[in-house]
Amino acid sequence: SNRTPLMAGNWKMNLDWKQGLALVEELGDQLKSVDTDRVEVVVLPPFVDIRTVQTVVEADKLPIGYGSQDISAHESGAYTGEVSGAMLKALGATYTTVGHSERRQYHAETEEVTDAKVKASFDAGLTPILCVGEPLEERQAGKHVEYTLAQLEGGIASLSAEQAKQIVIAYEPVWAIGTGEVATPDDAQEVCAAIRDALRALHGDEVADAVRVLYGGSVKSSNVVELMGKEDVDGALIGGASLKAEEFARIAGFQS
Ligand code: G2H
Repeated sequence: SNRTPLMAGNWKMNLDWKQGLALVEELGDQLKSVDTDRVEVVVLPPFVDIRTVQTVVEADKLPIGYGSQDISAHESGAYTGEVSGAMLKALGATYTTVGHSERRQYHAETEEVTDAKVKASFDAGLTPILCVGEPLEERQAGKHVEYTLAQLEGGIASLSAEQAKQIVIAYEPVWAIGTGEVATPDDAQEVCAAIRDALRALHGDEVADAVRVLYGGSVKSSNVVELMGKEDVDGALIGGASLKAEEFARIAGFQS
């Protein structure tokens, strides 16, 4: 396909600003051996690290984009503890994660909330990385595609074609997250293709062929090449393995 692969490192609740600074500097070094015109590399640090990441990326002109792990559904005002899309945009962020399974699970994030956050991302000029994926019971019942598409549809049905074209979808089967249990490349392909079909049905060919569909769940340099060999897998959302610069750069350089 002519979609530029996207490798996004989700730091989760790891690394304070000094550790984050060190990681981004080292990642910049490691990426010198990666053709960053052919792959987009993004980090998703905790909110409090983003200002630091901005500073080093701009000062050293690093080929690294950045964004957040979450965004407020609200624009501004009396929402204690929340961070708005406009605030992230002002820091040069280009992406925001929406609906990660850990937010759905531990922070009671409902479908309604993720839909509103997708909308808030676009309103602020940020690209949402919408995470979807089934828990183990649904997979065992053979309902993984149905379940995942139901999560997807609310979020994308209300988008304009222009917005839908920009969104990034991350398929993360919950049973594969942080468990070392990686979906097989065929498992990933099956659901990523179903996601693209759903995009096609809702928004047409142009949108379906443009949207990057990522796989996430225990991605490492040792399994990324096979996953990226699948037609509808356009990149990865990487947790644990993105906390080590050398390993993350190796994942980003999957072509070689
Ligand atoms: C899935 C993934 C990144 P990990 O959550 O979002 O994490 O690679 O640690 O499974």
